[in-house]
Amino acid sequence: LSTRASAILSSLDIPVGAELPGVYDGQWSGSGEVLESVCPATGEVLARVRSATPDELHEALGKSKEAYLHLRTVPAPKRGELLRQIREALSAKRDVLGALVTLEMGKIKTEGIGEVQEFVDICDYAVGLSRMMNGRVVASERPGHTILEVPNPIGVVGVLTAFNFPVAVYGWNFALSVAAGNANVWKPSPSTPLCSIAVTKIIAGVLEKNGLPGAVSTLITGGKNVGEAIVESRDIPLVSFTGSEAVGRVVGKAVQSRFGKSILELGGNNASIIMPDADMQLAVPAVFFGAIGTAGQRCTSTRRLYLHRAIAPKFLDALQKLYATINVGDPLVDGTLLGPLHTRAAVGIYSDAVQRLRQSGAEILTGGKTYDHAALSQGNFVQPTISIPKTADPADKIWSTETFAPILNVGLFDELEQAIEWNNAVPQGLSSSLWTRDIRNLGKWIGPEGSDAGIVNVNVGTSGAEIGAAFGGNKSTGWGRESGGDAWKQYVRWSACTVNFSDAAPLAQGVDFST
Ligand code: UN1
Repeated sequence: LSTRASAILSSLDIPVGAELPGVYDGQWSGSGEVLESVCPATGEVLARVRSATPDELHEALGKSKEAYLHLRTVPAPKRGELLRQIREALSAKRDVLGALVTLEMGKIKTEGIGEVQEFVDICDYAVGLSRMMNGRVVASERPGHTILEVPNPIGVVGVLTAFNFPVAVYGWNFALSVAAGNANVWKPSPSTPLCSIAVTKIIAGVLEKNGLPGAVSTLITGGKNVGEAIVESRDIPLVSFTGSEAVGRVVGKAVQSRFGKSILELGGNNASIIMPDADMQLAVPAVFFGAIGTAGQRCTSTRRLYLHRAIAPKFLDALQKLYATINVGDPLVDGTLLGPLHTRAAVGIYSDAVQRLRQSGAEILTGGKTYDHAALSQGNFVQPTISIPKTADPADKIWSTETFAPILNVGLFDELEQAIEWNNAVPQGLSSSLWTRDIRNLGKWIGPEGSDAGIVNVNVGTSGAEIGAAFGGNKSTGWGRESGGDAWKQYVRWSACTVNFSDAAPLAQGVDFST
């Protein structure tokens, strides 16, 4: 293993060279299929991880249920104190954990660290929440009666995460879920097992110190079989899934068919709309980050850019100038802005998408190829691409399909109404962004005739949401919210409790049932 990879793994107490156990439920195990962790920048195999056998899987699910039965009796503010300690432990390792994200996932260092920071932030949020997960007292129509709305822990929560945020997405779910009193079963993407092992080790250390069961944060690495077991388990009342629309459709149906609840964070096909009065100094770099950040592999990446015809040439010129400055290369090196795609397969998907654009008569303004000079040839590097498709018709597959790569399609409009119509015409509805200084445009954009996405920004790009906002989308992006806002309310079971303090037992609605 390269010295720098060894150094990162060692700082996170991950043994170098050995086959690693990929299951944790209080004990580490794993004697199933081997998962390979491959560095997307160099092609180096970082580690081999042993995923769960069916028996280990079964055992871990059982342990997580026991852990829930224990955690639900721990008062919420005490669970908050646990999260505070986890926050401290993560924060102490933030930079090296961020480096591991970079090494294994491929995003640049500042974004890797930022992702760990997101986990730290949501822990802070959940610490506060642990003293504020309030129910309500509702007026009863009957004398001497009171109605209470009571939140209680829901059970074991299954968290299925994607490769692109191998740390933060578990954090969003875990922090709220633990504050709510639940145990969690995490199935990470099979291609980012090391990040999940490193995070689990940190959490496990804190749980142990507090005398709590490790299975509060169960980890089960593996493939489809693990995902299916979680999705089908009646002991898992809530499944939070991040991934593709195709898999999300299957997960949503399967969980629903057993009357479980799900949170689905699926595709994003996010647009930025630039009005003629937009501040270009702000808008151009924001689109640049939105389209190229994380090499276009965020669910929130900007994939569609709608430019008002009056400013289109000027905007494109400035944007292309920025594209020309992009510093591509080793994502662990300071100053690199563009790292590799996560897998070889993703390079193929990028190339196919570019080819489709070309065949359909799109004008490729910049990019459109892989990087093949020697220094980058071992990694999955592709050129960030700006294209002007022949048609701006959103029904065209080019506009309605999400390609997880740095490809930005540009369309020109004359009226805001038209741009909003295009923004809303795709199946997905995760994030959207309008650039304007005119308050009338803003009103339209965030109102009933505006963007139908879950995230509707103004003078802020499509990606890079803070944890305080509820995160999630509409339409084929799925349903449910993670992180801030009212998201926590999904991680509890709600009871309406009517309590009679009086010496009579009247019926509601004045019903008389006396004999
Ligand atoms: C994702 O891509 O699944 O808003 C999550 C953002 C990040 C999270 C993206 N906070 O871009």
